[in-house]
Amino acid sequence: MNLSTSKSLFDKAQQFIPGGVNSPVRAFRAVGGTPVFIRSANGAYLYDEDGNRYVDLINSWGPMILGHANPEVENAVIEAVRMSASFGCPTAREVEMAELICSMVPSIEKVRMVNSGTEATMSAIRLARGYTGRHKFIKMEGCYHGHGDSFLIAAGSGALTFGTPDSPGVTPGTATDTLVAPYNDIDAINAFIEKFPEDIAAIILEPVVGNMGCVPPHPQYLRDLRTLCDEHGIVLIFDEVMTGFRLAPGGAQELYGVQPDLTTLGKIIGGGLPVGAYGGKAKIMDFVSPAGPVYQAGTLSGNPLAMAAGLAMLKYLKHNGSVYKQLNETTARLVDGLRAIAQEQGVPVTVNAVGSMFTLFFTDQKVTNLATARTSDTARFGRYFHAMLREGVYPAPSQFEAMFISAAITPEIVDHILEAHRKALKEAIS
Ligand code: KE4
Repeated sequence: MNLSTSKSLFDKAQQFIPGGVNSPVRAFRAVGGTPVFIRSANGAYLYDEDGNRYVDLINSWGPMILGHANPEVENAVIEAVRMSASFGCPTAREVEMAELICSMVPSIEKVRMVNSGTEATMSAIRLARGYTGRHKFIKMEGCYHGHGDSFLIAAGSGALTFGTPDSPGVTPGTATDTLVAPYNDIDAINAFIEKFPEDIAAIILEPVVGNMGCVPPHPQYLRDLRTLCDEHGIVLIFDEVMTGFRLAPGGAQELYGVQPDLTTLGKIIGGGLPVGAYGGKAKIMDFVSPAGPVYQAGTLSGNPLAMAAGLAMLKYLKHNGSVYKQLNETTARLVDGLRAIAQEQGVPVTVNAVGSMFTLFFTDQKVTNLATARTSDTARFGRYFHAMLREGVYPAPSQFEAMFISAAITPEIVDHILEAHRKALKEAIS
């Protein structure tokens, strides 16, 4: 497989960009080797700078749920860009987007657009602190909420991959107010509430985790968190940057029937362009400037191009609900095949899946939290990853990430992925 152009680009990139990438997980540090530089993508496929084609199983880490170069999204952006890319003034598209989000996510009565998932979660925590007058918040080990200082404690995704779940540069002062509990452990939450009865502003979590690999909530977990937050005046925040509009039009909160006080969104909401958002109960959101005292701002928030792309994608998802059935059926068939082939070969794996997100863990343990996710054989995952790449399939370049199915993945492409998996497993265990 010729990767010469990617190699020379990576050499040059490292002269000008830290680690040669603009987001750490892209550097292949967790799996070794040279990152593949992508030139274009269409439908289910990525095309690299050397002309190699891959079935895309990350889909930009979630946003490309309809497949790459979706015509409706593309045309919406082309139309918008002809009217100039940005005004820094209020626009009709932002009103339409806000109304559409509120119609799709019932717990959201008001919503503020930002430019990334990180901005959304940072703002949501600040808002919860401003609304309650309390300082501390609880996050779960292995959950990733972006790179805001207060979240880089026991964080997931790249922070976990690189063993820097507690990043340098985050001060002890910041860390004091971040309480960390194991995912799926309601007793640990009770213990924190007993210890800090009046000083916990919020509990934030991924309602279905993607960032330690895919880990679903225990059946009662979300409901128990809702009850505890109601009892103790704590703001419950669902970080649905990954699960929003993916697991259902109304996200994980629709799937599990538990409504948070605030929701953070990203990825799919921008149709591939940089968009984040946070929203929830009007009585809380009205604390956000200029309606209220909690300051938050952004030059390109609600940007016309990003709104055009996001509106096109969300409207499609809202009016073509059958796409979720297709996504979930495709994922179920793939996941069943992954498990069956591993079993045939006697390779211990755990495959966790919810809707159209999943992770193949190289462990024989049930993966229900960070401790069990960490029993995975990451070296074996690295060998598997490169073997899949050679077979023309692009999985997540880290054991501790979720993978995402797009609507462009057909049954024939699932067959290709499973054939690649059959070969890659043999190489991974050799
Ligand atoms: P961004 O700031 O990267 O737009 O969003 C941060 C974020 C917040 N919350 C959740 C649940 C997320 O999954 C993310 C970002 N996800 C990672 C994928 N594990 C982004 C990939 C990357 O860091 O390059």
